[in-house]
Amino acid sequence: MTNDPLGARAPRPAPQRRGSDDPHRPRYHFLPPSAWMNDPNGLIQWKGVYHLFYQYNPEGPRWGVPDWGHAVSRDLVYWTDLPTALTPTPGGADADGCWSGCAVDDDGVPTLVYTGVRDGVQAPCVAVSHDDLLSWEKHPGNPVIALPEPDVGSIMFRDHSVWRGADGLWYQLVGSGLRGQGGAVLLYRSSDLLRWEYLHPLYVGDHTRTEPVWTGAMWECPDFFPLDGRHVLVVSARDEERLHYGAYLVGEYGGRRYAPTTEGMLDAGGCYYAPQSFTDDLGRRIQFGWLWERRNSRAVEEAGWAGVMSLPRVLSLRPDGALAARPAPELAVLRGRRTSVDNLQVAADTNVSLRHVQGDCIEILARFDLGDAERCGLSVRRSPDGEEETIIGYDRAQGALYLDTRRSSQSPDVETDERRTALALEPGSPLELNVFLDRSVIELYATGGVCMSVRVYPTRADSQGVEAFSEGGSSVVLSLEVWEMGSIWEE
Ligand code: DQQ
Repeated sequence: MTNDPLGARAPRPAPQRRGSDDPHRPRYHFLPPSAWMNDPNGLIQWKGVYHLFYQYNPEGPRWGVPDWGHAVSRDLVYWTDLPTALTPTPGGADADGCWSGCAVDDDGVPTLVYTGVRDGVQAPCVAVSHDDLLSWEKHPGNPVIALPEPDVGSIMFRDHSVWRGADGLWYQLVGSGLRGQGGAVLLYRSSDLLRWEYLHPLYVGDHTRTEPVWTGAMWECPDFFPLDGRHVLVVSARDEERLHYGAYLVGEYGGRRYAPTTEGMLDAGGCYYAPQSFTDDLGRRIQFGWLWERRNSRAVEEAGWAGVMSLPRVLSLRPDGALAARPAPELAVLRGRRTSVDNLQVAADTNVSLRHVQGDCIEILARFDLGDAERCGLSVRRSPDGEEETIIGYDRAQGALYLDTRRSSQSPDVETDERRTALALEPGSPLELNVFLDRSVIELYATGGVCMSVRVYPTRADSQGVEAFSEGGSSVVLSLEVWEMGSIWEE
């Protein structure tokens, strides 16, 4: 029998949250009913239904002992909350938390491989479902790998990417870091997902190298998958002092060895972390990431919630080998009233107010001819006097896309900065900006699948304006379309 989590025979889903008057709470991004969320986990499409699990602390808007929250969708847009999927078992291998992990289809048995934490030890655990992912049975022999190999010199051991090899065996990467070397992924093999044999580090980063991208001392949340004929390794790079962020490698995998040739940052906005991806029934590789808060704990406690899931991103490889991410086309169902402008001249060192275009829950699709401008782009979430604004721009001399939140909020509780990432435009080709504003979330997808996501918390109710700007020369907005975006929640 099939349990359809969205159908009549399914257990009653958790109550849907109501719309909120909180001006920062997103309306079309997924987030739990309340409290704290971090990493996406266990992403899988099962019998047509998309399952999204996530690190969840229902106790309050702060890091705690995580459960796995659970939501389902038929279209990647509208989500239904289901009861919590995993909770720590007192005295069990996950007594102090069910940390991140993934889902696989073991010949018709949905199986989770996740990190159980007990007394400071982090170790891989397994759970299976016999009712189409509604409830989970933990393996009595958890953890299935008690400790990392003693000789490897690993400084951390958690988070999992599991796949079935062409030889029919299961392979698993566990996130790690090797002392004095850098982030690492440790490769294991198994015939049954329960007994694992250690093989070797599949790849080890170099923590002293900062170009083309710094990949830190430890790699959390590895995600390894074939894409467009090559293999991509996504890791969440961190160490104790520097910022954390998602990085990717692209290369060749064969004979249980990995040879990456390209490296990059996944999302240069500074708020996108611990992403995970899966292949859906259409063969698309879809990634979600955690968009964390950028306000202090006092403000977060007052809000009562923390953490937002990114929009679903469809991954592909560009001809130059870089990883591109684009918003899933399903999101277009949220588009409401449309406004458009064509061939708008933006004179040097001016801002042109798009008077009919404003809002904090809108999608913008804009194409710019750079003309002879040094910098051009959009100012969004802008108050009429410009006291608050967030700037999305392109710097021609640097060949860089930038996102400037330094004046996004007058609140002292908010972290702001300016971030840049390389974006090479062919001479004469337009700059494309696809921007999703959803209250405190901004997701930007630009030419070539380059993306930047950030959180902003304007204080003024009238910080809703959109303007085009040009500096050091003039530019043209070739086309600009804006849609009001609907909410995915009952309001
Ligand atoms: N979050 C999880 C860990 C992972 C980290 C715990 C990354 O499994 O390493 O919530 O954000």
